[in-house]
Amino acid sequence: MTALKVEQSGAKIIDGKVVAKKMRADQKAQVELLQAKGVTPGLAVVLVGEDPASEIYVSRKVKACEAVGIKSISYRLPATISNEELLVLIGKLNADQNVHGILVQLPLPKHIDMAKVLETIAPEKDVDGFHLYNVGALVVGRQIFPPCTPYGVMHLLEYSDIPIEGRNVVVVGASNIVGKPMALMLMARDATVAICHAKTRDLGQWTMLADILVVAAGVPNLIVSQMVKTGAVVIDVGINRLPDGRIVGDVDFEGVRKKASYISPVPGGVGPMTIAMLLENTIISAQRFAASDI
Ligand code: L34
Repeated sequence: MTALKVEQSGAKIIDGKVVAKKMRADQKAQVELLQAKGVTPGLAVVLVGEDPASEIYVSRKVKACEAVGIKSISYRLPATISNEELLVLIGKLNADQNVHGILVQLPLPKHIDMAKVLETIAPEKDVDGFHLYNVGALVVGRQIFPPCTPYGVMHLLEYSDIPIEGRNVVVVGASNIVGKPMALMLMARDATVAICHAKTRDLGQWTMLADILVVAAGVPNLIVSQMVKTGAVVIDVGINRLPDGRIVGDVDFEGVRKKASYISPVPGGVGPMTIAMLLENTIISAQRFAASDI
């Protein structure tokens, strides 16, 4: 009977824009408290090259900072910049007392040593949570700066009152930015987690087990309704630009929404939350800075 009910009414839509907007009011208040103590949270935004998608994301981040009172400082660098020049800039930002967060937007041009760049960012300013120190912290269950996209997914689940403990979660995609940290955060909440990836055989057999299915593979229409358990919660992290300019996720939204209990759309799902969590981490960094009284 429950199955029939879901079929008739369809999934509830998890609206990331609404959640991000609600968080923004609280973030604004936090920033005001900091300002009263003489600290204005500062975020350095570094964009190398001219990747059109990165341009969009970065300009949204800068706007969102403005909306809550975080001072963002943008560094738009040519794709031809050398490793050394980029590392020198990061060194300066590490030393700058007005900068509480450093964001180097990925992907970086091929000739840049990404690992070296991420490890040069001071861990206490690593609001993306990509530094090895912060990755290690996450592994042992200490969240210092949780990576923004999976952190945003956790907030969406919480906001929608979706229980996590003891549930079967399948994460499709094993990237360092989303899949792996996502799995760790869910494990920290006592979910039973499986990670699938491009080499997984018979993906549908795995996804069918999921009470909560998180998809971050970067493949349009990878997940169709036959692969989803009735009543499952489906979170779509994929962002794919089709040749006609449309943006779609990894999930066949129209098909799956008839079978799921909750589903997050693309756009308007996880994307806005990635930005909200970046603001959150930047504010937390500024609060730690204010408390440490350096
Ligand atoms: N360093 N690099 C670093 N940190 C990150 O957290 C990211 N990521 C990913 C790519 N590289 C990064 C982002 O910022 C992905 N990402 C991101 C951020 C925002 C949005 C999507 C991805 C977003 O706002 N998405 C909108 C649609 C935007 C559009 O029109 O293209 C949405 O509603 O989903």
